[in-house]
Amino acid sequence: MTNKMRKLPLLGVALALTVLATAAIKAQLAPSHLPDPLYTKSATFEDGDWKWADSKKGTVKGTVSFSTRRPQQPIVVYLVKLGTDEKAGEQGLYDVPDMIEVSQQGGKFEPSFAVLVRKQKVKFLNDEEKEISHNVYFLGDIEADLGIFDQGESREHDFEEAGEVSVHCSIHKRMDAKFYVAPNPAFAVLEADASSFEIKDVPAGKYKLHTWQKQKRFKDFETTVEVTDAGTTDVTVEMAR
Ligand SMILES: [Cu+2]
Repeated sequence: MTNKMRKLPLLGVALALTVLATAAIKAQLAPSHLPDPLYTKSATFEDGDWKWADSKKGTVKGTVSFSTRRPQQPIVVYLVKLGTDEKAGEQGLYDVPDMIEVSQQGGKFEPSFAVLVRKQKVKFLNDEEKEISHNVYFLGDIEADLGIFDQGESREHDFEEAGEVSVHCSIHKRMDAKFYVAPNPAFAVLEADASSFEIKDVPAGKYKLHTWQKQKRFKDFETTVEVTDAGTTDVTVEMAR
């Protein structure tokens, strides 16, 4: 057998692999109506019947350390009220913050990032100056399509579940926004350069403290904290990879 002949089967295998790889790339690039979901971790919480307004309250104060340089992106620290079984319990009844309005002028969601509280409403305005239609749909476990609406129209949505929401427009692929829906009002947003936080007016009790990162670089941190009447609980949040 000549050298050339021995190489032939190898050439065939290489060719077959190339064809397979090309097919795989094509499948990935195939135009799909929706982008791939970026996140799926939303959660429903029981409200129960106790009221935040009637509770004895304390403060949770913390510092955040990073094992390496953090992205210049916000981090949310939020608390989940625990029940007697140490699992997420009833989150209580609180005053839901006012509805926020999101502009779509110029083919951009503005604000393009917001932290909401469960049950808070968002109004999407098609406030274009020209006759441009927009759509709004969400990806993640919080999934909804608010339809296509014309200049001057708007759509509202109640966020009943907690978690990350990726907001998109089916007409303009570059339009996107990101929301985080906190389970209750006990949360803090750390801007890109912040490394400490304070959460005031937290009803006394046991909580699980969690983090959420707009741009995930670290493992999310969690720890149990106890909030006491008029007390301050200090926490150290360690963000490591
Ligand atoms: Cu649009």
